Amino acid sequence: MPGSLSSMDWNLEELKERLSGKHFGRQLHYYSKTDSTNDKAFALGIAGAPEGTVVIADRQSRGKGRLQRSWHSPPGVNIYTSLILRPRIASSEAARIPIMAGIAVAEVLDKYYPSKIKLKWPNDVLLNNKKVCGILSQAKIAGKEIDFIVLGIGINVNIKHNELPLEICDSATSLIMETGREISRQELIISLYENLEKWYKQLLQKGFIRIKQKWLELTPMIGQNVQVIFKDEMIEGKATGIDDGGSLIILAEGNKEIKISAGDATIKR
Ligand code: BT5
Repeated sequence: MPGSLSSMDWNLEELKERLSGKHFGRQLHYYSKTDSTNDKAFALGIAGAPEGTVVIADRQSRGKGRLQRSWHSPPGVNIYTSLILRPRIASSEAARIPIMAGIAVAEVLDKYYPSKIKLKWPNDVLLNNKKVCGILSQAKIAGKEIDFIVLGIGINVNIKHNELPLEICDSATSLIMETGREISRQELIISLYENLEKWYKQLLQKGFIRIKQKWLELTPMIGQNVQVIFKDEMIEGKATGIDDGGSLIILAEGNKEIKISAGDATIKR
């Protein structure tokens, strides 16, 4: 019943109408509760769903991060969404997609909180140095080609500090926690998909150069000493950039240049 929805709820009819005719959102799958929007989108991808298919959930029971980590996904407050992409790029370039997505998210959130949004490699979006959004990109690869990519995005919108689990209450934030005002998830997700479409076109038509430039403008990591941990391995050095495959370039001891394709990075103060 659209009439009974508060301005902070999802209004599916309106959402469908406003995304119709757009490339992203041409097919919309909404769940009031699901395990993980990425898992749902992956199954849809395997079943042949077209590029631009969007999955949205109000709540996830098994929201996923990288490396089997979980994403806190309570109902009524945040955005949990996944998008199916079928880019004609080499599988070695798949990591460009989450980098592109980070920029698209950052640009949209910047309108709500100007100049405070930063990007941390590989794909965290930070607000006042705390994590406001996580991005999980999962690719189905067929040889050197990409069959499809599921781009999952979780944004903390109206969740309050006392609703965060203890483990993340110091490292996570939300838009309401920083701005003090409730924000419509509906308006935010529409802007998000419009902006993602813009940057995705940029990537496919003009390549990675502009995206790399923009990413470098938005990250505080370059020139800093960083530590990257991946599984049991730890690498330290000065971050100098990212390469065309989205790997972080580090100048380690003895001026040895190392490219890192996956891991968790922290800036050493
Ligand atoms: C990520 O992983 O940051 C990717 C998160 C992607 C979530 C979206 S939601 C829609 C779609 N469907 C899914 O199932 N997933 C995607 P990673 O870099 O591994 O970070 C995970 C870590 O972030 C956790 O181990 C926690 O420390 C922290 N964390 C968990 N929930 C959080 C939250 N809501 N806000 C901020 N930090 C959180």
